[in-house]
Amino acid sequence: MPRPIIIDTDPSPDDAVAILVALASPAELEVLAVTTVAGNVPVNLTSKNARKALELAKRTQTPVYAGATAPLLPSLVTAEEVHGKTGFDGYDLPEPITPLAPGFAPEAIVDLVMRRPRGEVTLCCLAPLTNIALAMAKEPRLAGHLREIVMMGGAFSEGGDITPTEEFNVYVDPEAAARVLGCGAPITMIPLDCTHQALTTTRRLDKLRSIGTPVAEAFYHLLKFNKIFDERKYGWEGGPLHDATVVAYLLAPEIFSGRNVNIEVECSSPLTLGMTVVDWWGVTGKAPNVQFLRNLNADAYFDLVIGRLARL
Ligand SMILES: [Ca+2]
Repeated sequence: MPRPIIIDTDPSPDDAVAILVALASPAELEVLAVTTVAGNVPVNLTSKNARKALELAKRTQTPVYAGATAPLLPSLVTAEEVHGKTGFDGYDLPEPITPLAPGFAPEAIVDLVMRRPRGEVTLCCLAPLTNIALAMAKEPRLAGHLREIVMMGGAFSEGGDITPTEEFNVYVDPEAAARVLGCGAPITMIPLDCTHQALTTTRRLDKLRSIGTPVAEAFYHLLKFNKIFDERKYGWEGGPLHDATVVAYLLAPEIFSGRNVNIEVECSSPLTLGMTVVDWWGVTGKAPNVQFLRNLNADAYFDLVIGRLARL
């Protein structure tokens, strides 16, 4: 039985890779829906980018629900400097013709999870956690009904990517992240410490392009556009392919390693708003609430991702 998942996302190209890898893996994963949220770019654009990716891969039967336009508390921070004005700069994909599914994403999440038996649905969170927090506010039994939440977000010893100590997804909506981390569901977090090891080097992008399909060609260019910004910022060869780690973890958990720890989110300090405070050494005595994946085998990760994209 494939594992049913909902992908909550703010598509830039790494989100789109995650969605397509999941759709290319029907033996392991059943994508119930893609739900979009404001993040990298406003929600009208993330909703458009999700459908562009699905149309490119001819997987338009997967419903896309649009969700929150803004975080619970702070005003929206976006990341056009990384992904361009559209969130999908670097390759011109046609405007999507598939309509959005009717309904508000947080309500769709509640319906899709609660209509199935307890412990079945996994939430794959690739964006600020606004939709998830709103869904939990609407249905207090939601967290207890989930199988697991796997999220890209947070940072520990790697430092932040949007401020010195904060990772973007948590920083954009710290209140939502705090509520989700405290919800009681099993949570796996894939932080910058891990995703910064997963770099789109020239060799890996060339291997992607060599597949020779429209999907591979589009993502070669989209990821190349991102890579330019990241290489300038970090001084590395390649940019991190963050969000596909979430789907890769579901397909091949053995690629990753980490530890169960307690994590809380800073929600009030102006200096460190959105910091994930990771109790790596267990000094607080607080019970672990997160499986924190600190390392991955990058070659195995790219082999998996490229191998799955080749199926589309
Ligand atoms: Ca994302």
